[in-house]
Amino acid sequence: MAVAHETFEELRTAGLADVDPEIAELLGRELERQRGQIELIASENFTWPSVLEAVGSVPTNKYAEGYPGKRYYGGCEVVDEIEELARGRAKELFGAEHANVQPHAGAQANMAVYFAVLNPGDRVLALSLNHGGHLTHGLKVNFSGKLYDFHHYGVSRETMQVDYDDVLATAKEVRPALIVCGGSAYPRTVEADKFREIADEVGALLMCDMAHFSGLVAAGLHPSPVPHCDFVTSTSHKTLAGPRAGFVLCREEHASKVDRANFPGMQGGPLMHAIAAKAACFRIAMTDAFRDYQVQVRANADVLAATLIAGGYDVLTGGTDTHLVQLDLRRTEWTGLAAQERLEECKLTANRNTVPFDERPPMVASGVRLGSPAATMRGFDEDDFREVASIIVDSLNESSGLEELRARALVLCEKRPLYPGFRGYTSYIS
Ligand code: DSN
Repeated sequence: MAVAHETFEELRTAGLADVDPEIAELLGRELERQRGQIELIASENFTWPSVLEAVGSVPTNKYAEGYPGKRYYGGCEVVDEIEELARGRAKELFGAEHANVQPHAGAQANMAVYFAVLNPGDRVLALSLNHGGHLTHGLKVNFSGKLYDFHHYGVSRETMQVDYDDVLATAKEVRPALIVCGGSAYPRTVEADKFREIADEVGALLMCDMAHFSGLVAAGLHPSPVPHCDFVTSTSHKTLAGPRAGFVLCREEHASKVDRANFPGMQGGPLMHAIAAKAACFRIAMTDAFRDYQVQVRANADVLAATLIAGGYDVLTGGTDTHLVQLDLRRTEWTGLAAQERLEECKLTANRNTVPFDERPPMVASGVRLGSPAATMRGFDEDDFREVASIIVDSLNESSGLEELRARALVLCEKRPLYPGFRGYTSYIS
């Protein structure tokens, strides 16, 4: 393959587009893909330009195994300050006693907590994946389900919401060492205070996985699980709108166990550029502007749910308390897979998802999970989301042609440009 810069000296100053035009071209295409469709995947977001800068920054070059002040490498004085800022801001933002900002992602954050306080074979009680949980909450093929004895609670058939009496009854039977609340497809408030009462009654520790709604928690729009839980885990790239990464908050009494579980227990060198980006994300999340963004995320999710219902479609639980809306297609001819593909043809990106008590397998599913954070980040307001929901309804009713539906989606994309002014990945940088 021909490369424009072939000498060592040239490589030392060449930009990506010159060194690897194929990858530069793909990055450019991915930028245009993101710009040219309406992102409705509930777990995705478009992070801030400032966070993108930090993610592409020089601490990616640094080894820093250990923690600030206790590293196994020299030259850590600057990254120590970066990690201290990230830890301090995470604690301040969420009112936590201790923060570990090293987990590479949400799965590693959950793993750090499990490794800190569980022994292989210990019993854990969590929300079933089919009812909105997560694969790291005990799926048999995941490390969590392989290492620990997970049992699951579900949602009630009547309300499709967690029934706390049922959780208590299950907890009394199972006697878990740890209860996990939160999940990846649960549209309603996670009532950590009620889980605390249950955990206390059966002598269990309590962890909340708030990955999906941590941005709402930071903005005070979802009750904080932090005062009620021994451990709270999260990603930083969903509603929180930061870099793709994870973190753990915990009570001081568990701090050293969590830290040791993460390193040296599980991870090696922390991704210091990602930690710098997490620090920036936490700082942004303390601002009034961030709160305004989250208020819009919530308003848009409500409009999305209400317009889908008005259009004749079922929304699980009849609405949402969060950023997440579960379209329940069981009364229709659509499978989740077919609906996902149909929406994609109309320039709306979402993911199929099982609904509780689904009779279809996860690869087909009977639901489509939708979310408002990403489109809200590019400026969509309630009117825009009304139009998004109307495109969804028209596309599922097959009442309009694909060309027309796609054109309506593209009008919204043009009205609300993503990363305006960002010139992409095709120019030489030195
Ligand atoms: N994959 C994420 C989601 O889509 O919710 C959870 O890790």
